[in-house]
Amino acid sequence: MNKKIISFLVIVGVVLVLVVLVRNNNKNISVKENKVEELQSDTIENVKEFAMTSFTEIKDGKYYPQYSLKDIEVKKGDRVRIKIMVTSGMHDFKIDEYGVYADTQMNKESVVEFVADKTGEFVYYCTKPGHRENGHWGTIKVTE
Ligand SMILES: [Cu+2]
Repeated sequence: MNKKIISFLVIVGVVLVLVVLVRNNNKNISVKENKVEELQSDTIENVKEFAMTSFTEIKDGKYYPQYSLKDIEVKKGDRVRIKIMVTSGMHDFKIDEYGVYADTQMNKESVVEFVADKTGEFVYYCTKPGHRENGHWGTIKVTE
């Protein structure tokens, strides 16, 4: 009788140990899964994409080179992607403070990409002679 009780208790004990082990294993797995999710969300950057044309408008015989988009606003840390298409004239695209430059071509999409890691208001402009002075520029505002 005693032997039967002891072997029953041993079996119950073994089962309990197994249940605890299985539970701990599941906990470990779920912790690992959480870590993977965190790592993935850290590496996904916020991409802000903009598209504009770059062209020369002629008004009363005067030339007004310009970008179709005059203002861009992003958050610090955003990855900024700007697509520029020249539809008339010869132009380029530059942001001094971010070291961004593209020699934009007629009817061909040029893409500049950078991480907005500085806050402030910066000017993007065309370096062709007289263009910036005649309006070929815009503002990118980077806020905290
Ligand atoms: Cu220009």
